[in-house]
Amino acid sequence: MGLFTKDYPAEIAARVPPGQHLVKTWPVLHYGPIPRFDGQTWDLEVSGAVERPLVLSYEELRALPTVKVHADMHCVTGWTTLDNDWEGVAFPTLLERALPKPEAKWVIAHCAYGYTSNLSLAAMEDDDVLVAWRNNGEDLAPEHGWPLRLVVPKRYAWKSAKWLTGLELTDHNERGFWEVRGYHVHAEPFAEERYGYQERPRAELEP
Ligand SMILES: Nc1nc2c(c(=O)[nH]1)N[C@H]1C(S)=C(S)[C@@H](COP(=O)(O)O)O[C@H]1N2
Ligand SMILES: [Mo]
Repeated sequence: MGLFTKDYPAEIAARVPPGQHLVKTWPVLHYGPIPRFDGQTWDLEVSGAVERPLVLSYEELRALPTVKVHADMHCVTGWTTLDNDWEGVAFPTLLERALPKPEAKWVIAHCAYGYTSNLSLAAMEDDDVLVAWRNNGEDLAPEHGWPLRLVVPKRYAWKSAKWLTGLELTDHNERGFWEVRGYHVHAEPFAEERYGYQERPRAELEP
């Protein structure tokens, strides 16, 4: 059960975005079934507007340099969890290998069963964005996205796509599963960017 934001100590309250409340357990939230992981066939593709498209087997992905990211998580339905320790591969590490073309401005995350979400490449290039397989010292449970999920801490959590299979760079804003259903493309919790009708042009994305 959440408390009212005004009851949190100041240093905690500062980390709870407007309209959000803290939960102590980690909720499970997604649309559709939980896919079964097959390490023989699973791979991660980095495709689209890149010089060197990548297809990484699970083994190849796990052989890349890893990072740890400490971050909070905010679901647009209202819950926030603090102090998640994620482990995986930093998005810039993938970008470095795929080499984005100059026209690349957006990224679409592709997942099992066709779930997608998109963000500007600028948002994805933040140093806390990673593809993760561990949380708080344990491998992700199937329901939390095993074998791989995207984690974008500074955006609402529908952008942190579970059961990730691909990252596609594009030169245009192609809305994902929730973005076409009325949710915000940039989705910054501290600006409370929940819905598409709140969208304003971003200077860095003007042609
Ligand atoms: N593939 C996929 N990823 C998804 C979703 C989904 O429906 N499908 N739901 C998103 C939403 S709305 C949230 S809040 C987070 C929840 O992650 P969790 O279940 O690990 O807490 O996953 C996100 N990633
Ligand atoms: Mo969510």
